Amino acid sequence: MGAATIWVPAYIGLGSNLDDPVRQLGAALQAIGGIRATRLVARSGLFRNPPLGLADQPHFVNAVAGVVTRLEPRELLGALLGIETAHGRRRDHAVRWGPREIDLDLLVYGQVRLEEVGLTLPHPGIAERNFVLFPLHEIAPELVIPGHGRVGELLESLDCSALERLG
Ligand code: A4P
Ligand code: MG
Repeated sequence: MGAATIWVPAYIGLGSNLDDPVRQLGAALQAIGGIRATRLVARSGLFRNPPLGLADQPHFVNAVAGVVTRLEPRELLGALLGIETAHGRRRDHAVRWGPREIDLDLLVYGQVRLEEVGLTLPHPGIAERNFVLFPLHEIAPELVIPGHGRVGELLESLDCSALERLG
């Protein structure tokens, strides 16, 4: 499919808690930089933090990337799922909220709000997750998350003391 002529800002959440998470995130960021019709323009630091959901699993490392893209939301999501697969995400033993080699979520795409099978925008849970909002705030403090509000303001009501910046 041909890419549109408009560049749209989008934000991608990265998470890993298996098989050397720091390496996983580095490789995924590099792969995001290689997505067609897309440019990586910002990346947050890496943050180690305890798991949300199932407690009995290793700590996560999370980060957020900012891109501009000429891809449609579904095309961009497809590229992200392709990177997950190429980077060893095994879905055969996948448990919701369970451990994973790499998880790439399309957090925000422009000001689009969407609820379809296989794609919800903004990503659900975004406004309550410190491991999403804190790194997002590093690269886009003034971003307005459609339906939720400004990142800086959302962050004020969250406890981020468990996030450990790795670099
Ligand atoms: N999908 C729909 N909308 C989107 C979107 N905006 N971005 C669909 C990405 N995917 C989206 O995803 C399942 C399906 O969601 C995809 O096929 C896509 O079509 P998945 O990644 O296979 O499932 P999942 O990640 O196991 O489930 P879910 O509900 O997405 O979990 P989350 O919300 O990703 O949470 N704790 C810490 N500290 N750090 C973490 O990163 N992550 C999770 C997973 C749990 N606990 C965590 C962390
Ligand atoms: Mg996910």
